[in-house]
Amino acid sequence: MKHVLRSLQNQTNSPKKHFHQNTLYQHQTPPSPPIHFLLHLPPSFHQVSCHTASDDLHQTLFSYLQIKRMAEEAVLGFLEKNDEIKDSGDFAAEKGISHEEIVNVIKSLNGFRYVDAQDIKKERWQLTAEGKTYAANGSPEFQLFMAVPAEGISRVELQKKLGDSVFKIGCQQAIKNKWMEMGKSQVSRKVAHVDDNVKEMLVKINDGEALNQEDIDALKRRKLISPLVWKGYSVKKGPNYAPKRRKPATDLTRVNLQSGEWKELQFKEFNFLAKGFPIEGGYLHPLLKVRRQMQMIFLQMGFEEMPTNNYVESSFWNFDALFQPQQHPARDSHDTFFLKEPSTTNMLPEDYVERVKQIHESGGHGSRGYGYDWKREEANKNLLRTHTTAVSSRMLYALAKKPFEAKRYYSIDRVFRNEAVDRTHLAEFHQIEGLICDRGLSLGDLQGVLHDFFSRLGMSKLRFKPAYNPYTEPSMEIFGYHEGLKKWVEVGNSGMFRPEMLLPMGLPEDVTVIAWGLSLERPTMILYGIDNIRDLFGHKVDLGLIKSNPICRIGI
Ligand code: FB9
Repeated sequence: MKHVLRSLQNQTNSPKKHFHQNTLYQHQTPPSPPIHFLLHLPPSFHQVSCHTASDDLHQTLFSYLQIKRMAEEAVLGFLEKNDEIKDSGDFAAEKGISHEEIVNVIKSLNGFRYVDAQDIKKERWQLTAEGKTYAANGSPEFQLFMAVPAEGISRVELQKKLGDSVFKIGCQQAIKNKWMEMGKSQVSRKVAHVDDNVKEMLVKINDGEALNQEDIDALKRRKLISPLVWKGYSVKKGPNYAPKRRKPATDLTRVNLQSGEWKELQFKEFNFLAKGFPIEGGYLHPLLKVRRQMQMIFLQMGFEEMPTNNYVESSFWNFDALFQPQQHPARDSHDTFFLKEPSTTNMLPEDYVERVKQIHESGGHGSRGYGYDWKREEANKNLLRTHTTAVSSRMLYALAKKPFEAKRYYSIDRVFRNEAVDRTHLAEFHQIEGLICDRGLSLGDLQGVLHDFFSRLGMSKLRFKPAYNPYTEPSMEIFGYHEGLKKWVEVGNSGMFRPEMLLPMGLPEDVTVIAWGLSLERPTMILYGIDNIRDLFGHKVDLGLIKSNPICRIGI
């Protein structure tokens, strides 16, 4: 509190410039925030402050605390001599303190068990907007009666005099009260004098006086009054009652132990439900949670992870080894990030390179190849890998150098594509790839393992659409039915690696390799309901999402 006062003082008697020192206000003098905003004071403070805000806030604050203390002393003082405050509303009126202030004090004293407060509710009536106008200007039927001279008046003239709504309602009521004779064009009085009981009743309501149920129902039917539940309290002494509030001690100190005053002190109860300071800790990015789940699925299916810790790859392993021709559009800088430094590799297995050159230029093993002039320097170009299939080619080549054994491999890591950035595409994403290398595998085996894999992702219904990849034949795009989204989603691509890729590696003729790929970002966006990939990855990532995202429930 002291520092608030000090800053208020400074604010009041020195140019406003240093109130909020943060950047927001550098360029302009900050508007002085309403005092009760500054001090989180209840609106009632406003009544005190509005017309004094400009003059010294100090006075304003003081008087506010004055009222608070007065209200508290009034309540505690009254209970010193009386058993109960029957009705906080009457009590407030008696003490000339706003009922709102009394209620705030009662709630706070009740919280510290100085008093025991019981709710009391009273249904009262208040005038509706229409009711207010009639209380002010008289009921429409009375206005109408008063507007009709003894000798009568034409409807038209009368309507003009009173206005449509008063005329319309006035007529209804006046006829009902048998006050008027409503001719076709003429209107005349049926009685000499009438009283505006409706107005009287409305004024009574406004003054808080009670009316009998019949009158209440009549006014309710005419929507001139609406119910208002008045909430107040009846208050008795509480277990910790004292005529004056004692500031509960919040600490057992050496001083009050030595002075023995601790015996008198009232200690603030421990609030074991109080939330401690939130422990800031590390948070797993949703992508890493889904990555972990995908990893679990692969390991459960008996796959082993391929080493993917090399974003920089040679065109040879990324493209040539996969039998992707050197003039393929993906191999130009529009789609691929080529490295300026080191721009080329010098560590390729020469004998194998020769065989790849062969198969591209003139085929072999029953393939006629592409029949173009294959260039070594093109294969030497370094790039940022465009797919983790580059790692698969390295692993299969390594496998071919050993006596053949069937293998199940997977990889999950970053790949880079020079693509237009949009809601679902960035220049880099995480590719998930699985492959099975074994003798005599068929497309059916591929579809089978895809069903196994995606059913563990919660997608048991799959559809396959023929597709094309330079390194797989046949190839299939995979579509899965997503129960949550109630629609078919493209969930990846797959195929059987071409013999033109496998045989030059030295793998046995009857060894076939089925493989498939998908991204990590798409499932993560779907599972976490993230619409724009930029919220998930990169400098615009939403930290709140990182801190508050739930665990990832797939694959178990
Ligand atoms: O991930 C993709 N979709 C997907 C996957 C899972 C999923 O899970 C649900 C929550 C449960 C939801 C969606 N896709 C592949 C499909 C599309 O998003 C596609 O538009 C974008 N694709 C990326 C490439 O974009 C150019 C996703 C990425 C992709 C595509 C193909 C491969 C890898 C990643 C591949 C391959 C491959 C083929 C044959 C042999 C070896 C690898």
